[in-house]
Amino acid sequence: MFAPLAQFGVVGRAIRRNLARVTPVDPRAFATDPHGTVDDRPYGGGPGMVIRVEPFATAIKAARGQVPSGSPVVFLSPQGKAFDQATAQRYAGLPGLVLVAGRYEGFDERLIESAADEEVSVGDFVMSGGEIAALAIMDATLRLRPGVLGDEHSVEEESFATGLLDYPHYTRPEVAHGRPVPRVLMEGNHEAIRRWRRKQALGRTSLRRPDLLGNTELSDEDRRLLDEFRAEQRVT
Ligand code: 9D3
Repeated sequence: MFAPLAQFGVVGRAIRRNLARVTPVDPRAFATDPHGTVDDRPYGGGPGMVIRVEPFATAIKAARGQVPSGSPVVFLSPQGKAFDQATAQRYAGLPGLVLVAGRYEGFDERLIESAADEEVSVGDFVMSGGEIAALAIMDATLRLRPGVLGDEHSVEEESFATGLLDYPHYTRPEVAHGRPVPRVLMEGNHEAIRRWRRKQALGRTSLRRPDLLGNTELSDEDRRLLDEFRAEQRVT
């Protein structure tokens, strides 16, 4: 599941150019039985299987041997704290990271207690394992590492905009599916374009993700633009 990471996009290029290294470790290789068993039935009964302590504890020890000291062990779990952009920035500043993905009903709690520095979730939905969550975290984190993003994106511009949804984007042709590009974007008035984009970002955030506006410091101009957006919303 991790091989495609090296194949595509800016993170793939970074891995291929040795700016980043991703080393999958298979816990089954650390099982002590010939079948490579890493799970067992839950004490107390109930459905499904539980990840056993020992194979994963050994696998994590092996993984820690492949990253610099000071690299935390992060368990992917629906019970974890929500992974967000601030977490990605913090991870990007670390020397390395050991991400631990589970399957089945979850980890034996004693494995988490003895081996996990943190537990993170990537959202309130049910996946069948932690691998895709680990991929999401690797992508979000590695693109913030020095030299990974090209000039086509700027992390600085991104950090300026954090806390708000993006404004709408348009490219050629001037009319698509009967819909024209908003006129302000065609007129070359850069101050008017900046104001329009900021207004759209604020307006869309208030419509789609009002929770984000609570955590964002709005300037006087922002409040004016948001009022304008809401006024325009009521007539169109
Ligand atoms: C159907 C089983 N669920 C019973 C309420 C518990 C459950 C166990 C294991 C739900 C999901 C999983 C597997 N998920 C992950 O390992 C996981 C995950 C996720 O499912 N959603 C969001 N973030 C993450 S991080 C790891």
